[in-house]
Amino acid sequence: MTTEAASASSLAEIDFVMPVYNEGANIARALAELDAQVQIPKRVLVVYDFDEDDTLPELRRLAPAYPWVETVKNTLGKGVLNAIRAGIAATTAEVVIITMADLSDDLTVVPTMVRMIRQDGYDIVAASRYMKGGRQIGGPLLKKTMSRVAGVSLYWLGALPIHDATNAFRAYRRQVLLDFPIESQGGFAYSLEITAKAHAAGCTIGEVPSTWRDRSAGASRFRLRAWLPHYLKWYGYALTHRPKRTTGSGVEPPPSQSP
Ligand SMILES: Nc1nc2c(ncn2[C@@H]2O[C@H](COP(=O)(O)OP(=O)(O)OP(=O)(O)O)[C@@H](O)[C@H]2O)c(=O)[nH]1
Ligand SMILES: [Mg+2]
Repeated sequence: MTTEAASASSLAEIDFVMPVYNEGANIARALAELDAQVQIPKRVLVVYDFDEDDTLPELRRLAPAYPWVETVKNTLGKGVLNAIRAGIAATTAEVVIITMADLSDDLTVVPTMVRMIRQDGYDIVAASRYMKGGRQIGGPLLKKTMSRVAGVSLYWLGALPIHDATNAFRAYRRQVLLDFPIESQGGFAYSLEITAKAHAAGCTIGEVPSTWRDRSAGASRFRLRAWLPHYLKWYGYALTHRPKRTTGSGVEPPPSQSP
């Protein structure tokens, strides 16, 4: 680690974990967007799987301008879930935000997410496409319909206090990630898994409306058919594991929602 990187890590209030797989066409714009939208001291851990990844030359070119960017090689096994695990293992900041390099996530909500965790006492804050004010633009119809039905049903059945259970763009109090290690074995179902487990254990979960846009460059590696069983498993878990009620008066209400 360089001296600049070491000081970025000790000062960072947010560690972003950004998995990449050949995002050479997107990474410059993704980092420029992060720089523009997030003025809070930050570190971005870009996690790649193999040395020939076309994101890496771009990162080397951009390095002088962005000393808050670090690369992490995923040595835990191929695939996005292992990359996210490797990124989480490298975090040190109080707030950890998982975000993608394909410009799908609306980074303008980051300051609100961080405030909700640091000041309002939330443990997890989800970027929510399916609450009032949220939007989802583009993407395959089947995938987005299933994701919306899952998110909205878990909310209305009272299993989770957020409308969007599956979006990976989410802010975590780092301690939550340490307390609930990922058991999922594929894809992005870990996001539903951690949120469902943390909610059942009494953590406070919040959401902010957010717009998701389908990528305009590079290729999606989402595998709906292969990953569906993982989603179903944690959907079932969320439905059947609710926070335990304490006394007759019920569980503590969450802190008031920030705008
Ligand atoms: N390290 C690593 N990153 C990956 C891998 N697969 C995808 N990613 C990255 O993870 C992020 C999300 O991947 P996408 O393929 O766009 O998946 P998605 O955003 O869930 O799905 P879409 O709706 O299709 O965009 C992007 O930044 C990818 O570059 C992988 O196998 N290894
Ligand atoms: Mg994507």
